[in-house]
Amino acid sequence: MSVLTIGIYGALFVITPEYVRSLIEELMDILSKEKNVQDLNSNCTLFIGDIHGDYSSWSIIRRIIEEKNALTIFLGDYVDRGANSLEVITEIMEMKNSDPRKFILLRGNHETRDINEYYGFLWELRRKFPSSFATLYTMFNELFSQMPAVAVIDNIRVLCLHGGIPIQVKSVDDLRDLPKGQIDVDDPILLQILWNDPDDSIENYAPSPRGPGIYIFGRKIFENFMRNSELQYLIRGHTYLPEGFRYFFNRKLLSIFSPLNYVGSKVKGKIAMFCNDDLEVIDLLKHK
Ligand SMILES: [Mn+2]
Repeated sequence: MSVLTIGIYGALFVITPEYVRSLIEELMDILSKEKNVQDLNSNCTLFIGDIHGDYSSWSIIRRIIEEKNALTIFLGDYVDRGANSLEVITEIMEMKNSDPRKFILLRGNHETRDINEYYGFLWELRRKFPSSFATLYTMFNELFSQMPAVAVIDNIRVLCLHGGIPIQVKSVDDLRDLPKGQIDVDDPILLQILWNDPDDSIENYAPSPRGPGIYIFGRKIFENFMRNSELQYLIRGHTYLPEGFRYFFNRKLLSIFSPLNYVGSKVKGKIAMFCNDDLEVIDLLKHK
């Protein structure tokens, strides 16, 4: 059983379970050696928000990545929601394997078994690989659990993660010993990095409507954490934004959202680039 897909150059290519398995094994070897907090240095960096299995968005993002030829940080949520999680994650794995230091794959809250069991990825694998989905699904989730949660670009003092600041944590140094692994209630810090959201209307923090153990964080939490960490900007994904981006906290936090189609809605998907001290939001619809 295999899946026939139209590639970005209009060519047909085939994804077989054996090929996916080989990509996962190669990437597992790379990710298992990466620390949970990635320290990086780069004058130009691309930031990619949630893609959520939307191939129409990914084909544009991929072309921009190839054009810019810069360090690229994915902020997580590659899978679920859209119809092409398998194709998207397969091509991102190919990219990462081809040049592991140029592409950083951070973990999103959908890169967890508790979530991707219910929001499309498991169902998609079952449909596309009816005889081998179970093994691949397990392998994918072991791979996801080895994705780092945080990246810091030291020279420009930019922090990257999927969700937000965990409320009990004072600085990024306190995250350096945080283990990777499965998310559970015993691991509230990793859970919050993947799930929390910023909120301009509060100072401290409040329970999140997303569920128990998850918080929205306000200006004071953000500013204290950033000051203690000697960091300037936070770039993150996670929040559904129809315009594809939004600034919080005096433009020190940039939230980006990168699909063009999201559960039946059209999104003005954006990615971002930080180059020579300039933070630019890139409109995917202008690169169609
Ligand atoms: Mn998310």
